[in-house]
Amino acid sequence: MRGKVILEEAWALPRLEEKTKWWASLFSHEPEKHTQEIQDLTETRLAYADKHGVGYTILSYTAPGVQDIFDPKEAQALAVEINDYAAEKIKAHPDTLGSFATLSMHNPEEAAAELTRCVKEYGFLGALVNDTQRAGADGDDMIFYDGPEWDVFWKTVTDLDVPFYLHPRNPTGTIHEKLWKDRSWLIGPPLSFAHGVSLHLLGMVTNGVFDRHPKLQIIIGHLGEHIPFDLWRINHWFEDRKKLLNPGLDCKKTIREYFNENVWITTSGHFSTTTLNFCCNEVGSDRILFSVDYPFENFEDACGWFDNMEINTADRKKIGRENAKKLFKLGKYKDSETKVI
Ligand code: GRE
Repeated sequence: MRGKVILEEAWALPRLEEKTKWWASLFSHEPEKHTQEIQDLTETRLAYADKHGVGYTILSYTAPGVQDIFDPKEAQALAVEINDYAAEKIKAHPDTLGSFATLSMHNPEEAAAELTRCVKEYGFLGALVNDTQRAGADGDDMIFYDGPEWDVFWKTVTDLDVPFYLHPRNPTGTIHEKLWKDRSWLIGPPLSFAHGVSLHLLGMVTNGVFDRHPKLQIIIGHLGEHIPFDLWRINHWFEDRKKLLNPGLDCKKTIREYFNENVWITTSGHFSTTTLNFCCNEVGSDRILFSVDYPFENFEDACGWFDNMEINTADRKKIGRENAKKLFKLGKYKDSETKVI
């Protein structure tokens, strides 16, 4: 299928190569290749995209990125540098490249202002944030965005009418020490990434963020960070138990309604037909978006799977590009109208 849209596609600043190499050493068996690929925003990745039928890529800054920087001033300066750099790089490629804003999440007003700048000045298509923001003098605090102090930020996101991608980062500080240090092979895609993001997203549900901001659109990757598998059980416990307690959980809608109205999932790094079919049943093909997760994954695996798996054409088209066109209000881009057979 040509004209596919992908949206969990990482890059890293060349000046931070040491940090990139450290991260690559945790996750890549080809660290040199990975480093070269992640530092390139245009050439290598656009060649892969063309070869594998991807028409439009929405770039985002890699994990842990700015969410790892616990000094608020340093984090803000880095976010601005990243956004300026991405804007400059994608300028010459409007029909193939877009970008998410990178945000320091120490301060809701500051994050809202930087998102507004990126959307209005640069035409960025939303924000991608790597889970909780590290904070505090030693970086051991974690800022979640599910409390009322973040309403000002979520109001800006919905006023701008752009989606927010909640991407994972690695566990740090006390959490790392107590949960993961002695089980370190489970850090990342095998378990910790999904743990972090599912806690954060379900925290937003139960703390009423979507009730206060019913138009808010959140994207999560990796076919939903384990949540779709548990929707029945979460729903059962919210509706049949927790809402009946005194005081009870008081979020207004059911978990399935939030998944229908506020949440999108992507196929980033999860190329299983069985799981995709399950997600089509459980959350519906209108809420699923194709993605690769390059360069942690490769185009060949992702696109080879997606283009050839057994699925009806309407769903392949929706998941491959039409849902993304709607969500991001994309105009024409490379191969955006190519026939899907
Ligand atoms: C990611 O950022 O998406 C990622 C990593 C490391 C391993 C896998 C992965 O940062 O998907």
